[in-house]
Amino acid sequence: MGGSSPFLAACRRQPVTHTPVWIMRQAGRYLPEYRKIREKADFLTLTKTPELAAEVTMQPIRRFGMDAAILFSDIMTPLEGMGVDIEFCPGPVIAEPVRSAAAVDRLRPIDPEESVPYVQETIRILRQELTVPLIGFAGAPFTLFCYLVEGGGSKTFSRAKALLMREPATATRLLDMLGETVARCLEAQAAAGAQALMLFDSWAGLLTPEDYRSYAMPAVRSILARLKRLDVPLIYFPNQGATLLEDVATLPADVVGIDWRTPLGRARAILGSGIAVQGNLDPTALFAPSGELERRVDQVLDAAGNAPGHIFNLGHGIDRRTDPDAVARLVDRVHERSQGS
Ligand code: 1CP
Repeated sequence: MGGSSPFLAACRRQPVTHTPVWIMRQAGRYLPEYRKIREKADFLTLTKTPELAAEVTMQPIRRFGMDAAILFSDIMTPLEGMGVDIEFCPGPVIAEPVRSAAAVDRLRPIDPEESVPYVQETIRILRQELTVPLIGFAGAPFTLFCYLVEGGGSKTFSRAKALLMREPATATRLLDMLGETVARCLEAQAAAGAQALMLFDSWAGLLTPEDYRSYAMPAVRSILARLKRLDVPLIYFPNQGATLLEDVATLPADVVGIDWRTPLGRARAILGSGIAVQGNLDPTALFAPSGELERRVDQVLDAAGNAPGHIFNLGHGIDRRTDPDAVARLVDRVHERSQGS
């Protein structure tokens, strides 16, 4: 199947029969069939039960016919095995945030076969069932660092950023340990059958370009360089990364995810012809009347242009209040509009 998949072809900047589309957080609470399963099992149980995680991964593919599936899991999944006590309510909550050298000393990189065997098992089940490629993923080290140091979600992650400024050596040690964990997890996912690997750097955009270059980027570069030899496309998503794209262009990524704040034409001009782009419809467009939604879908396709190497996606995760019918209109519009172009 690999050779005939528009998603994998677009990742490799090869010509496609139509622009492939998938949606960040495509499995989740906006889908009634997901909510039904969630009535019986909490989020962690879902991620740790391969049959359920596989079922939830396939729900949006069955309903909408996206061109790629993304493993149902979370960027926090590897942290428990590192020695972190974590709960979801519904966002991640960390009982004892990591804010000192001593706290970093208590952590260790994980062995994925030992700590997260259910992830690899979910991937093996999915590869039996899916007819579209499966994307494996992990959080980028700086984004995981943000949650670990802050203790949960935040608008500014000031405590996490302050640790970079207060104890740069401790921060770097933690980022390196997270990098090792992430690399091992993604290697295990690829070995189990994941056909593309994505790194979510959701909070990269909170950093000055200089701090990005000093702290977040080196850890991403070494992960991507290490995974390069696996020969699966590597996708990097630096959320709100408009001011970082010149630096991101130097990373060994095959695809860069772009949030909705940067027009795809501009992103391509900065990234150059050697990197494919993924994105970038504002998720709010799914709340617009259908004519306006279609106009905005077309605008994203036009901005991406005719050169190969565009994967349609939202500019960030789908809102859980989204009407599933709007998602169906989006997927159909991308497929219709891009056919033969
Ligand atoms: O109650 C529930 O059902 C839990 C809600 C939920 C879901 C459905 C969480 C908790 N995580 C997920 C799944 C998830 N998370 C996926 C599955 C695959 C898919 O896309 O369909 C993926 C890829 C993620 C990745 C993720 N988790 C990111 C990176 C992407 C992004 O949105 O920037 C982040 C930052 C998280 C943390 C997280 N996990 C869950 C929540 C609510 C959050 C956000 C916390 C915050 O406010 O910062």
